[in-house]
Amino acid sequence: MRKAGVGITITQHILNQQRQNPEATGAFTTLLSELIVAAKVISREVNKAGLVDILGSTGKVNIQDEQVQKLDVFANGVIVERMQHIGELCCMGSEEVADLIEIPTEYPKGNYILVFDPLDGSSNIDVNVSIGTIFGIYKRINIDSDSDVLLEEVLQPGVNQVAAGYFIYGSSTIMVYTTGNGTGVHGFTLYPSVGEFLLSHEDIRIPERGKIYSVNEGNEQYWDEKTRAMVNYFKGSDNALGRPYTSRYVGSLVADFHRNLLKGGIFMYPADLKDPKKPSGKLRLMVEANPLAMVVTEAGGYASNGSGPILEIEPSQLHQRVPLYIGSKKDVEDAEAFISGKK
Ligand code: P6P
Repeated sequence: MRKAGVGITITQHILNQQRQNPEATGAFTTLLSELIVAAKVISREVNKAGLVDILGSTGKVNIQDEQVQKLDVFANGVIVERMQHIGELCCMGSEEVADLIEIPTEYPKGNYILVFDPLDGSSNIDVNVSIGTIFGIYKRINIDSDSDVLLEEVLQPGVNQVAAGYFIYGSSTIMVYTTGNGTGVHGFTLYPSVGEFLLSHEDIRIPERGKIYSVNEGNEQYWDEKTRAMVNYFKGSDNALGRPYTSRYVGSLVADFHRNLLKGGIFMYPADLKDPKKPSGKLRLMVEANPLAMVVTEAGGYASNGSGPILEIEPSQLHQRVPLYIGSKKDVEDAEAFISGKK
């Protein structure tokens, strides 16, 4: 007998979580549901990028001094346009936009803050490598205030996130998210024929130690001695495994992170001295490190900047960068011991 249903939809899952939270007003459910619509639109465009002329760059550079690909611009626009009218946000922060994104006066404001990287890994768009959208959601500090949101209200430590997750546009489109507090990490696969994200990875737990290390070894000459020693630890046999870890590096954070979340392992983007403007490495605290740190921590893993938890860093700038060591708890603890000089 064929099952009549299609399994658990993301909408059903979010509503179930809402019902378990007595103070829930449905605002968060509305917010997440609209973000999912934006991701479906982005997924459709990403999946046909090879067919229509939206490949290649716009010839512009973004706040990060990076070539802006057309799909980056499109993805950012889709999220801003979809999210600004729902009446649940007081502002947004995007990796693609220098300043805070205000909610237009014609729309009601709410008490949530959305920070996101609309299309991470964009340099891989035209070579068909998986890319992704990363998001974090905070509650406004001065709730129900009519005053404009101050940057200080947005610059909260990652531990304050009420939810975080990502969409990975690959062989299939998968959404992974958590609302923390022991609610677990859950993955949903988009079924294009149904147009819905269906529960496919319930209660994801990352192995406490993996067999994979992910780092761009082309940056080796820019690393300090502690960083070199740390990477050689994973490449050698004098480590917890007693043999070299396998190297896997896609060059798309969401793809590298998602693989390690499911299989175990460590992703590293160390501080490198290649670019004096970026002494803290390349990845961004607010829109990349913090959301993935919330996911991995809830799944039993750990995320460090080399000296302590990513989630406890007090941000000073919207686009500040951090060294990132993230994945299986014991592997990240080993990496942190090297970088902090304990090993
Ligand atoms: P590199 C993609 O541009 C990105 O921001 C992340 O998705 C990825 O992990 C990293 O940069 C790759 O950087 O310097 O190794 O090419």
